[in-house]
Amino acid sequence: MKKQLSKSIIMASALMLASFSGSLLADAAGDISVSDAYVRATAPGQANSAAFMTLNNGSMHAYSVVDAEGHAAKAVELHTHINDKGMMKMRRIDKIDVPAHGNVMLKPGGHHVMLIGLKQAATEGDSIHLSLVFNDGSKKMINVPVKNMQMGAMDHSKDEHDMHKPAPKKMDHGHMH
Ligand SMILES: [Cu+2]
Repeated sequence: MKKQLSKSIIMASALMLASFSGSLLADAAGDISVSDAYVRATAPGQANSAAFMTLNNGSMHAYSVVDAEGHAAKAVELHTHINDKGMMKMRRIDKIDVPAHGNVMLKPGGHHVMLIGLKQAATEGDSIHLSLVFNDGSKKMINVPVKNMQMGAMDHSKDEHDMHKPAPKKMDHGHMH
């Protein structure tokens, strides 16, 4: 009898613990980690910049980033680049999906957190506070270092894709006499 009672107490505590940690961790802000985050340093007179990072989702839940916030700039927006007839253009987007057991890279030429109207120049050594807002309403605060990114040396990832290679030239029919 006594043995059974203590067993059920242990069971109950285990259940409580499980649901407690579940309620703490089962949100996007807890499940998603951010790595390799940086804000590109601004050139003199440049008021806009962007933040790049990798969002890692080790959980079984798919999430989306639906907004980004920060006081460092007048506006903070989610953006992507699209190739419009050979011209790279930026577009505001509603969300950035972070797949279950997956990751998404915000990188030059792709998705980014746009900082429009920086209140002061972004200089290497500074850091900028941002919050990522997820589709479940949770928010993740990140402190993003500012880095000088030289053209052509922007990242050291294993991604072979070279953003700075000129797009293949279209056939120029004007020269085909
Ligand atoms: Cu942008």
